[in-house]
Amino acid sequence: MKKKLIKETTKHFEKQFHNKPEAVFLSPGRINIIGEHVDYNDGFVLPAAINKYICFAVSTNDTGVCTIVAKDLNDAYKFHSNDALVPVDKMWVNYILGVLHQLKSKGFPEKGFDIVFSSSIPMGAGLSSSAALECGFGYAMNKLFDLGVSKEEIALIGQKSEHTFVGVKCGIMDQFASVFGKKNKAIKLDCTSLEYEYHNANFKKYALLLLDSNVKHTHLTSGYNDRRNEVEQGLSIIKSHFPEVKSFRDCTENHLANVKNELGELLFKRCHFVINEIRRVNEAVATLDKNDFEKLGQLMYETHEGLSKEYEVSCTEIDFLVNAVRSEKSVLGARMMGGGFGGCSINLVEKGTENELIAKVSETYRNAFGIELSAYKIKISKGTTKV
Ligand code: GAF
Repeated sequence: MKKKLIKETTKHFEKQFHNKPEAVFLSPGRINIIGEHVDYNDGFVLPAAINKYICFAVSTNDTGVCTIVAKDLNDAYKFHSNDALVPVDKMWVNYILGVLHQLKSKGFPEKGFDIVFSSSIPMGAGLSSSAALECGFGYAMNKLFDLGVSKEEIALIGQKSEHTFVGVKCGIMDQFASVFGKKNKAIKLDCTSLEYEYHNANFKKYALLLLDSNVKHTHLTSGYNDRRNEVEQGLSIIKSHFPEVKSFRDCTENHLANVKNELGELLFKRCHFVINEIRRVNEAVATLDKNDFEKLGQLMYETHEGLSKEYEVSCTEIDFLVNAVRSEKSVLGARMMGGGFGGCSINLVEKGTENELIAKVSETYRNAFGIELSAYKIKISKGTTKV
């Protein structure tokens, strides 16, 4: 599948630009084992890159003209390298222009380039095709024009592009996972310091299975930014009473209980989720190290409860998918994954039982919502790379 993607992207490049690309890059999507909506709350997260990619075939040119061809969308965008860069009407273009805008402040020359990109990451499924696009493009430009930008900076540039050109105030998890992914390893990332460590993500008898609700997250931008505002308000109330609390990671149930009235029901729920999710990530890392997958599964179910009832970023269809597997002996845990309001559930499932489970859940899901489920048996893979 990876080979096919590379071959077809390269072939399309040759057809468009009548030449072989100078280089080809792959940038992966990501899963997140646990630690949802805590990357922008100074928490820890546990993501990993997966074997679904955006492939970029790229060349420089001497004309100063920059052409980007989105093969799957049958669309293209052209501009001159000395044009002022501002957000445009095409969303996919903004992810790229946002990155280029920042690379220009890091010495990007006024030169042209030709790009074709194509993806095997399902869009709107919560697998971070946007981070793969930002980071893959940034990584490719960095290599091609020898800019000397570090991998960490590529991830940060991707994040900033999303803030400034797309309008989603995302955290750093997705971009970091896409760039720093490693085969069979989960990344425990400290979202404050950006220190990270790899942990074994070989689940032995078990495997990760994604069930895609095929509900596209239409409220993602507004819902996501709303949640950020809510937790910011909550934290500033907590801090005003407890100077020792510098961020959510210093905050305990006791602190929260003391300011419950002032927070009100909504902010209390949001903050309660955040402090418990940060705790769960630390517990989950220990389960990976001890191969205690039953416990990991329980933590995943707990996270889902929090995301659904306290943080309120799930939706009826995803709640249905998580509930549908709860009584299955072959499933240790499941939860909504990513920003929410649609997308995928991530399931920890006994190896060999996946197809039976997919068939069963597909049928009940179709009966309940009239929607066809998609399922992905993913592998944990390496981050953005030159092919
Ligand atoms: C989206 C964001 F882009 C991430 O930064 C993260 O906050 C995630 O939602 C929720 O954990 O994918």
